[in-house]
Amino acid sequence: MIARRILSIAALMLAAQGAQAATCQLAVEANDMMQFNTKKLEVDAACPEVRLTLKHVGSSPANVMGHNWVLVRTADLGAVANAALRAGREHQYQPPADGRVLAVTPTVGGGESTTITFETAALRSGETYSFFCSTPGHNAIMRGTLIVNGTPARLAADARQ
Ligand SMILES: [Cu+2]
Repeated sequence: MIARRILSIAALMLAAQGAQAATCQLAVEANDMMQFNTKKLEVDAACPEVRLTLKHVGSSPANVMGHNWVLVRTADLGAVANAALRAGREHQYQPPADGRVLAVTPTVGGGESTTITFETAALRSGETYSFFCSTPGHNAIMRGTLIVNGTPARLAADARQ
């Protein structure tokens, strides 16, 4: 009886971990047609950090059709995109040390992928963020929204205390 109860608790814990792993990981694909495969991403605010993988499923090299993934507040998108242009190719079109950039991946070419981890502490639940590719000319098409849902991890932790 006790053994069965322990087993069911263990099963519940595994299920909880599985659910968290699913919502704290994002996968985005980019292609040779200058497109992301999604316009909308959702993050559970209970995730202390998010693991994002950007995969370039095309075949063009990075200097021809390189893509990255940049997360900003929607209001900052235009200004950060311009700063990325000024940063130039030597900085992979990423403005160095720009506090408006909430997360950014390296630039990848066809067949490559990259994975980053970013903290959600700077993100507010209910707010809509924007992601885009900062390679020149790409963000007109390669952009979308990221929404944070639920109770932020730090608030949930406070509530438990
Ligand atoms: Cu791009």
